[in-house]
Amino acid sequence: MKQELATLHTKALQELEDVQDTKRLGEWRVTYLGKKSELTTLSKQMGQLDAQTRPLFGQLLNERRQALESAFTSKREAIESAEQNARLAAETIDVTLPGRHTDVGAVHPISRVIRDIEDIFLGMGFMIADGPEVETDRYNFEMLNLPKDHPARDMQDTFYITDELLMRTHTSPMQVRTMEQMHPHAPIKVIVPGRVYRRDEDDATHSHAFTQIEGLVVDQGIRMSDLKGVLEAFAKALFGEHQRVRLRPSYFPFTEPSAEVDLVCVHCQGRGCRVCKDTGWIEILGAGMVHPRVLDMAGYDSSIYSGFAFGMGPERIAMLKYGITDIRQLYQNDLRLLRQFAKV
Ligand code: 2NL
Repeated sequence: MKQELATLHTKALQELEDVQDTKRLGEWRVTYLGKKSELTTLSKQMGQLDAQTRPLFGQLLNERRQALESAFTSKREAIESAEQNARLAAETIDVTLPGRHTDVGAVHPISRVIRDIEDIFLGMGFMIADGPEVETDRYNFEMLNLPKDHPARDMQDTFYITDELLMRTHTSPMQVRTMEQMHPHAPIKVIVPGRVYRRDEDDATHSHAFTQIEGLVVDQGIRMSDLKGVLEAFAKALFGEHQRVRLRPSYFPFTEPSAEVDLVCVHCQGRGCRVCKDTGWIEILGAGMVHPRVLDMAGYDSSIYSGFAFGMGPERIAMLKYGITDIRQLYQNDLRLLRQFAKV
């Protein structure tokens, strides 16, 4: 038995030499130290020995077991540190490699102008609303004092879907919807940006689909001077502190009185140039006092409330601001134009 034990010990240590990974190490442990190992079998057979040899053999058995266990432990530590080193080597990051390149997009000039204008009016306490591009005849025309026989409803001017449904020709219908939703609260201060549609021939200054920003203020005691003050603050914020506004009489069915609003020419600062046709002024907005019929239809009694409204075209402002001469350039998505608006 003593000889058996010695052979077993040598064999076990030799095999352990060849073990290189945790899985085989586990198998080795079951074979040489487990419940069904030869070592365990030998210790069970100890009862057959006589009383004199038994304690000596027992002691020997224990020594061998302890020797194998400590061999196992140091092998396990060696394997674990080798595996750890292999993992660390595999995870090494070369910080000198060039990074992955990502193309960064640019905000389209129309969106940029809309954002700038939104920021200015948010700063003056306005809210921003948006609404459907497919509208009803009622909201697009009727509620804006454009009755059934009005020429603006002509098939020539408007994209109809059915007799009652059409592509909105301005963002005003959303202003009306806002008044109905806000009723009876006051004041209302809202701007509505969005796409609008007209049956126009596309050319350097016209497009059948373009954007508009309209503004609306309704409260008791709103006057034309409030309109002028708000638009002047807006002009200064958008084009600089030197700006002034000039109102000229005009006509819109939904405002009375109505005005065309001019700004100091952004190209020549008022000295006179090709852009302003030597007048020193450029037209930027249409505006006016909300027509009493429009207020009444939306639920705001025109004997108590008054308001002003205005509308402008972000394309025109983008063209003036960035020196774009043909509106179609804003819709062609030519990267040579768009890249100029990327932040580098
Ligand atoms: C222009 C002119 C304008 C309005 C839009 C409006 C809206 C309501 C009531 C009264 Cl709900 N008016 N909008 C008023 C005057 C002018 O736009 O030249 N736009 C590009």
